[in-house]
Amino acid sequence: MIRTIKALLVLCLYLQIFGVEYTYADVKPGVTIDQAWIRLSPLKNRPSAAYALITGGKSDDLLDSAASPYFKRIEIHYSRMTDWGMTMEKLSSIAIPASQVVKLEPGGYHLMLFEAHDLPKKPSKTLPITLHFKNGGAHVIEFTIKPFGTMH
Ligand SMILES: [Cu+2]
Repeated sequence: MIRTIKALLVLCLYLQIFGVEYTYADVKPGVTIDQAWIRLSPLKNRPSAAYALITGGKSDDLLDSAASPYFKRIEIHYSRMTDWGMTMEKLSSIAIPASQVVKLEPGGYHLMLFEAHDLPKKPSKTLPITLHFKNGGAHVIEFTIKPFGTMH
């Protein structure tokens, strides 16, 4: 995918140099979100985490907040390994550069979901989370629920 985009950018540059009108054929105007999933905590007082692949659109954007009817609060976090172990820091936003894939995944960027409430009694396969992008607006995404031990 990234190789394809690089190839397209090179092609685009080439076409611009030679004055040919070119549009980004497979780059969507706004962000796109794929492979969205939640690692749902089995314990009510422990937060859950949510992950996804976010692909930038034609221009740079920022993921600046998230919300869900099933969680009281959602924070944007970044996990990293330090000399004294794994730490998480709270971020105000995540940069989503144009045409680039940003991975929210265990051990890196993630959404931290606090104070779950009114979770569907029957196991429901997905839960909605609304992702707010600075330029791209709000996207309601159904996140697939996976067991707590899942790493990807
Ligand atoms: Cu976290």
